[in-house]
Amino acid sequence: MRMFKTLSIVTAAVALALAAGTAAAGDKVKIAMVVKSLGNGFFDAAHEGGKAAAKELGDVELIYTGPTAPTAEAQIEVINSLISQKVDAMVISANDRDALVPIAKRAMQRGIKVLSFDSGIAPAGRLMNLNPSNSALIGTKLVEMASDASGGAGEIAILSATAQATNQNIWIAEMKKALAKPEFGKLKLVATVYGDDQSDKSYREALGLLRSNPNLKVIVAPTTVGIVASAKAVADEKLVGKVFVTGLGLPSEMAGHVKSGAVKSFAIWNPIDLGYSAVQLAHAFVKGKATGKPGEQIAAGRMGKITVEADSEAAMAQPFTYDASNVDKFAKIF
Ligand code: RAM
Repeated sequence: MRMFKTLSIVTAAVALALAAGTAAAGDKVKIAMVVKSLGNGFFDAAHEGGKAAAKELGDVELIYTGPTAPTAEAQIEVINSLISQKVDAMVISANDRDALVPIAKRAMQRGIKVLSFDSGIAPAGRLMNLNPSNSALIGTKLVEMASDASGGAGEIAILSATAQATNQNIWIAEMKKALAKPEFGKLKLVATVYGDDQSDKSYREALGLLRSNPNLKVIVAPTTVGIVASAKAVADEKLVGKVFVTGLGLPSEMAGHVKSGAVKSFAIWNPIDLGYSAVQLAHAFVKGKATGKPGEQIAAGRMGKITVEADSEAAMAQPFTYDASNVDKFAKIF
């Protein structure tokens, strides 16, 4: 009897300790930001935004992670390990729209809130996707900048990230729609190549474009890694003034290339705000304040309310254009 009593006291104490443990763990919301690959300045800036959101929210433990090379296989491994770590939520920039669906589903079955941002997972593999901006708007903007750089006519080529990247593939599809419009009828898309968001491969692909297309007027790189590598290739080949580079870039990485004349203009949204919003959204899902239903308005701190649209997607803001007049000012920020 006495023994039983002692045991039950011990059991009760363990139960209490466990409960306390759960409560303590429950205090912190573990959010993982899974990026396409590490070492990319764009995602470093998104991480800054994520950290700011975590600080503001006060109860977030933010884990920033991703593979060294932007492949779906490597990202699946990262996600697997986050499932074992029992994170509460993941915000993922996908290297492949479909390949991540099974692992993302497994995470969701374990109660983890899975969201995608920047580069989406197909709807079956996430509760919500946060696009940086309206995709059609981005596609049109890229073509407009190529048109401006070329003087309205001539050969253009696209240097993209990976061939499976959700975001770049959508933007390229939108570019093709824009190119079919009469106002851009004198622009001819001669090639699309992939630098895999790796500086060295992007540089080699850019050189390849320049060498096999002697009449090329513009390289459009809808990737912050590809645009820098392309501008460097144009400069190294002494083609500044003959071939122009445009696309999506970070002012901090592009300022020198705008000065050299290799780049007249480029665009981007604020990657800090994107990372900030993604973490705010993930937190709202964990706290039961969001479900991703179209029409829902989710409070996202200083970004205000984010409206969920069809397919549980939302768009953050419009791309902003940079040129010699403003690049230095923004280069200090991201
Ligand atoms: C690269 C990545 C990222 C994309 C930007 C514009 O950094 O591919 O996904 O959004 O470029």
